[in-house]
Amino acid sequence: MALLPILRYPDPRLKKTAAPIATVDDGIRTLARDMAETMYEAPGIGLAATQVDVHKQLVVIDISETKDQLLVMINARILARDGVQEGEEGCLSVPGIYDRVQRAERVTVQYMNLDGQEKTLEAEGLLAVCIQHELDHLKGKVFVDYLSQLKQTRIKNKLMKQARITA
Ligand code: K1U
Ligand code: ZN
Repeated sequence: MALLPILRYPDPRLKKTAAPIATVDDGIRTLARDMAETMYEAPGIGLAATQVDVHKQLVVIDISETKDQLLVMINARILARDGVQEGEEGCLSVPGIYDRVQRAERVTVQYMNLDGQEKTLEAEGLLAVCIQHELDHLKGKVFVDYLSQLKQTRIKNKLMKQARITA
């Protein structure tokens, strides 16, 4: 098992689009395990492969308090969205920044699991938010992109200053 380094906003690699995964092999299973370990250690409730500089359509999610409800989604796509919810979001690539984002209240998502089986999941509330947040990462989008230009500039400046201090 390995902890993977997480890219930090505004790293341009966070803007890359992830490619579909053709075959679920041992390399993908190892990546999923390492991403889950990285997410639990952070700690976070989700992690997209983009955030660990792997540009493949793989996300891991666990919103449970017991941290034993791991969801691994490969080549996921949202088939349906319904309703609106607004809540505070954070991101392991944007440490220390939280802001409100509007998302669909419910989503239906189709994906492949680690056994290569096609699955369909209907999610609502926090799980629906987390799925939308992680699938945005695979399209090169970070939650900060939904905020005003002024907020985006302030966040960029703050994180770039922090990166200079810790370098
Ligand atoms: O994608 C990521 O960077 C993970 C992110 C997911 C997320 C959080 C909130 C709303 C939508 C998506 C995080 O996990 S940030 C950390 C966090 O929210 C958290 C950490 C510990 C316990 C509970 C939540
Ligand atoms: Zn994120």
